[in-house]
Amino acid sequence: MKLTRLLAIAALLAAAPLAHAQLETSARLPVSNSHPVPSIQDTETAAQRDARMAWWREARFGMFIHWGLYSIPAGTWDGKPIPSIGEWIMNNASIPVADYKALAGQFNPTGFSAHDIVALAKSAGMKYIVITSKHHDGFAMFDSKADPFNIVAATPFHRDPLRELADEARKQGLKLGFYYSQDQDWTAPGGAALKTGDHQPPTYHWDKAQDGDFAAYLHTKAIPQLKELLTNYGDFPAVIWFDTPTKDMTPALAGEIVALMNQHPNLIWNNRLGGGYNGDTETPEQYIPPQGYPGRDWESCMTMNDTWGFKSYDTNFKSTETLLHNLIDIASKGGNYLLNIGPDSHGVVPAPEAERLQAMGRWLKINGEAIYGTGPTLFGPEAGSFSATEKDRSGKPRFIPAWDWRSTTRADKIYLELFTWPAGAFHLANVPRKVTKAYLLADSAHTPLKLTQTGGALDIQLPAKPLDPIATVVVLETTK
Ligand code: FHN
Repeated sequence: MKLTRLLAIAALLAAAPLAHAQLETSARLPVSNSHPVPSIQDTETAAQRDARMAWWREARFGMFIHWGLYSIPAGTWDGKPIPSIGEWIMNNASIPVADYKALAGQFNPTGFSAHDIVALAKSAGMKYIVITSKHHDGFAMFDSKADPFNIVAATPFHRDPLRELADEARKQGLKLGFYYSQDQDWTAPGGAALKTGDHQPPTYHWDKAQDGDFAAYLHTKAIPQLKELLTNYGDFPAVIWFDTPTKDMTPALAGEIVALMNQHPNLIWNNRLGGGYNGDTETPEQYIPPQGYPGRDWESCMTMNDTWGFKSYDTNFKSTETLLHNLIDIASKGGNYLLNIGPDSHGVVPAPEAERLQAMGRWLKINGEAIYGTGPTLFGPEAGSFSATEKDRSGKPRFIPAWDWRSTTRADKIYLELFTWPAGAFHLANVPRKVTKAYLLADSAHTPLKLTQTGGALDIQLPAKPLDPIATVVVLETTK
């Protein structure tokens, strides 16, 4: 394996526990009656919550966009490849604040087209987009009066891509959300700075210009910018996606952000604000939880290669087959898939990413009924099993996924997504509903497949060949 690949994997593994550790922490925290500011999740009824989350639960598939100044160095600094994920280059190469800020003068992504990016998401079958409005480098990808280090004031581009995306998303019928790094900010005095793999301060600073008071940073930059994001884009953002909370984010400070968000009652926000707030969604990063999060909304976010922000030499792209199997696996466990693209410094989406998204969209166009708004599997063992001998990094039994098939459901239908095509018949030992008809979703004639149901056991006679080499969907019409 090439060194760069090994380093990239090491960096991802190092970054991943950050999210996992936070998930575990937030999962243990009581839902916050003790919070200085109760959040919407604390006060709404179950019916209100279902209504607020309805579009998101229906969506199942969204586009994550990591785009910022880091797309200029694209993984290389001072002629050297910098290990780890591209958007962390300032931190990993200990780039002085002034040198990093100077990149803004070169940022002129005239190849950016909000129309094309929204159309790409749409043709992929994605229903929402979440874009980095400010990543840990502190550079705002929007028109901010609160801080001049932003794409409108500090670059020759002078355009606000978030506004353009909001207009296009509205036109093309997608939702738009904003990722905002509320805690880490490597170019603002007082913003937190973590070393990759460290989960909590002591804050790692490599430049005196970073020294300062966290609460002051929050009051002068993060909270004013969040206000701008929440009020300047009409009905968007539909989602605020926080990241990497540290213990600097006390319940009182987080409460100030919650008070702002409470003024936007349709907003959905994730579990990474900090201060003990659970938010709406669990956010497993770069992995799919073995059994989902029963009782919680959740979204696996993943890269297509080994970086979120563009790196010119990271070509380790997952296959369309892997990406589709991931989407189906996630849907079968009741979650959403937030799949990342990293546009380059011209604003252009790398071709391997666009190609894979279009291929996924072709599958979804035919088979989307088995994904959007569906419920999780009624079975379970098809996803894999826990090893009796091997342990994962937290010492728990390791989950060994199986990749032969998955299942999703509706009140009157069971979908079987077959990855491995069985010879002759597909057998299910225990179907908890009566099956009245079976057909292949990709067969527009819905030709009935021969069925034998004896007690709970079901055999479905299949044609000799699958209709799709990646996943062919069998639809079972059911009564209770
Ligand atoms: O540090 C970030 C990373 O750069 C990326 O934005 C991911 C996406 O979920 N979140 C953090 C690591 O958990």
